[in-house]
Amino acid sequence: MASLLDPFGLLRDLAAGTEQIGRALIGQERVRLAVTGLTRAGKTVFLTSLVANLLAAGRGSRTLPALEQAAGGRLRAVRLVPAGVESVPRFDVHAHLEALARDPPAWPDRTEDLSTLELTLELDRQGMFGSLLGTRTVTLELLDYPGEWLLDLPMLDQDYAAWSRETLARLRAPERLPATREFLAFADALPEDAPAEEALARRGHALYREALRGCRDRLGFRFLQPGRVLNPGPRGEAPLLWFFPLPRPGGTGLAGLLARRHAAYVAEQRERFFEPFFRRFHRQAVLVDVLGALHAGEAAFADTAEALGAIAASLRQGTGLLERLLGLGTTRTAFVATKADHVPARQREALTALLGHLVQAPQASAAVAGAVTAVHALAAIRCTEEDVVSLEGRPVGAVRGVLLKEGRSAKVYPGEVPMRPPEPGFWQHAFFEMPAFQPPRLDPAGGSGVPHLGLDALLAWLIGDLL
Ligand SMILES: Nc1nc2c(ncn2[C@@H]2O[C@H](COP(=O)(O)OP(=O)(O)OP(=O)(O)O)[C@@H](O)[C@H]2O)c(=O)[nH]1
Ligand SMILES: [Mg+2]
Repeated sequence: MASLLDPFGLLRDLAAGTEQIGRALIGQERVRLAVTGLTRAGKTVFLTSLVANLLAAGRGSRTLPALEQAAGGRLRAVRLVPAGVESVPRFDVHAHLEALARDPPAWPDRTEDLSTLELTLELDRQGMFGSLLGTRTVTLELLDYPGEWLLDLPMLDQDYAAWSRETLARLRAPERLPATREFLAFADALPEDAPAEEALARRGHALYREALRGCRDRLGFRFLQPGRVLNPGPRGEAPLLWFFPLPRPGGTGLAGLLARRHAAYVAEQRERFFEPFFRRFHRQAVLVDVLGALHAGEAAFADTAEALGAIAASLRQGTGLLERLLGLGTTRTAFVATKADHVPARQREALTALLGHLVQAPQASAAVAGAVTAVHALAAIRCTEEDVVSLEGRPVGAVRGVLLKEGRSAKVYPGEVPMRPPEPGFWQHAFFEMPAFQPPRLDPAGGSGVPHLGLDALLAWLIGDLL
C-alpha cells in the first residue's frame, strides 16, 4: 500500500505502473495471469493445482512456501470469487478436484475452450504500521486459453501466399504424410484458375482440417495453423475459417476467395483475441510438455521446438511481433516444462536448461532482476517419489509411481534428459520412457492442497512482486 507512512511502498507502487496506483490506494489491486500451452501440455491440471494450493495456503497450510516467502508471510486468506455475469466460460475447478478425489483418482477431462476464474488474496499491509492499516485485497484473475491460438501470432505478419508456401512445406515433411497425403493430393491437383466455388472450398477445408487433426492426434505434431480450426473457441465455426494453403496461391478465383478469408481470419484474431487479451494480461505462463515431445521422437520434437521458437520469438518483448504490430505485451512470461515428476531431481535441471535453449530464455535463478521471460520446470501434481534403479550394475536415479493403465506401483527409469536440443545420435535408442501415472488421491475436502514440485517457485517469480 502506498501511504505517507510508507514512502518505499509509494515508490514501489509508482514503479508498478500508474494503473495499479489507484487500486493500491483504495486497497484493491488486480493481477491478471494468462495460462496457455499446446494441447495436453497440462493447463487444466496446472490451474487446478494452482487454485487448490492457493486456497489451502489461505487456510494456513504450508503448501506454497516460496510464494509465501515472496509475500513476506502476509497472506491471510484466499477465496474464490463467485460467478458474476461473465460471458466467458468459467474454469470448473470443483469438477476437476472432484475427479482427483475419486477412487481411483482420475485426471481432469480434456478441455478445448478458454475459461476464466478469479480468486481474492487477502494480505496484511506492508510496512511498519502495516498491521494497523488492516488487510489489502489482490484479485488474481486467471485466464486459460488454448495454446494453438498462440500459433496464430506468426500469421499476423504474413500474407496468404507466404503462409501457403510455409505451411505446405511443413505438411510435405515425410513424417507428416500419413496424415496429410489426401489433402496434398487434392491441393496439388487444383489448377491455378480453379473457380471460387463454395463446394470446392468446403471440400478443401474439410480435408485440411482432417490433416491438421491427424498430425496433432495421431502423430504428435504441434506446429499447426490456424489455431481456431483445431480449437474453434467461443465464436465457433464460421466461414472465415474455411481456407487452406494452395500451391498456386496467385489466382483470382478460388485462390482469391481463400486469400480474402485468410486476411479476414488474421484481422479477426488480431482484433478480437490478441489485442484485447494481451492488453489485459500482466503475467503469462506458457506450459510446454518437453518430456512428452522427447518421448514422441525426433520429428515431433523438432516440430514442438519450431512451434515454441515461433511463439517465444513472437512473445519476446521489444523485438516481438506483439510489440511491433500491436505496441503491447504482457510484462512477464514464464516458459514452464510440465510433468517434471516423470524424471528424478537431478534431471529436472537438465529439463529447465533444455527448455531454455528452445525458447532462448534464462533460467529463473539466473535471470536478471526485471527480466521479462524465464524458464521453469514443475509438476503441478506430483505423482512420483525418487527411487534408484541399477543399470549395468550402477545405481541411477529413477522415479516410482502408480501406472495409470495397470494400477500398480512401478519404478521407471525415464532415460537421460539432454541439456540442449539433442544430436541425431540421441534418437537412435528409443529409450525415453514416459508412462502416464495415476494422480495421488486428494482429500475430498481439499483442505491440505495438492502435492506439487516447483509450483511455488514459479508463482513467486510470476506474481510474488505484486503481493
Ligand atoms: N505425472 C504428471 N502428469 C501430468 C501432470 N500434469 C498433467 N499430467 C498428465 O498430462 C495429461 C494432460 O493434462 P491436462 O492438464 O489435461 O492438459 P491440457 O493442457 O489441459 O490438455 P487439453 O485440455 O487437452 O489441451 C493429464 O491427464 C496427465 O496424464 C503432472 O504434473 N504430473
Ligand atoms: Mg485442458
